[in-house]
Amino acid sequence: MEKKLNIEGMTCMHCSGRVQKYIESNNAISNVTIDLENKEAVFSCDDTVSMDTVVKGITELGYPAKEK
Ligand SMILES: [Cu+2]
Repeated sequence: MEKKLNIEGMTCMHCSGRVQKYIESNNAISNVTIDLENKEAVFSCDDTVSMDTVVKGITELGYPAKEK
C-alpha cells in the first residue's frame, strides 16, 4: 500500500537524503520519494511495517513527522 508522511524541518537535499536513507533502510519499504517543497514522503510498504516506528525514527533524526 502507499503511505504519505508529512515531514517538517527538511531544508535542503542533505536533509531529504537523510530521511530517504532512513526510510529505505527498512526492507519492507520501497519506492521512496521525498518531496522537499511539499514536506512530504511517499512510499510503498506492506502491512508488516509499523508506521509508528517509521514516524518515530524520522522524528528522532530531527524531522518531526506525522502520517497524512
Ligand atoms: Cu538540510
